[in-house]
Amino acid sequence: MTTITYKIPNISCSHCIHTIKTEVGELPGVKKVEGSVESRLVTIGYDDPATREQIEALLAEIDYPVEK
Ligand SMILES: [Cu+2]
Repeated sequence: MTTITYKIPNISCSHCIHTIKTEVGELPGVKKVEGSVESRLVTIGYDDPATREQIEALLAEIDYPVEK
């Protein structure tokens, strides 16, 4: 499993974390989504067929773009 941590500045409350967990968790291959409101960090664990590009594109689409 590949694990990646993103800083997502748009996170402002636990509902944001819930939305991200639900949406990203539906991508085939995503195994784990954990996040913190305080740090605005989200850690995602995934395997094939999910890709980093796909995860980042989805986050941007749901209005939680990752900080690069
Ligand atoms: Cu929120």
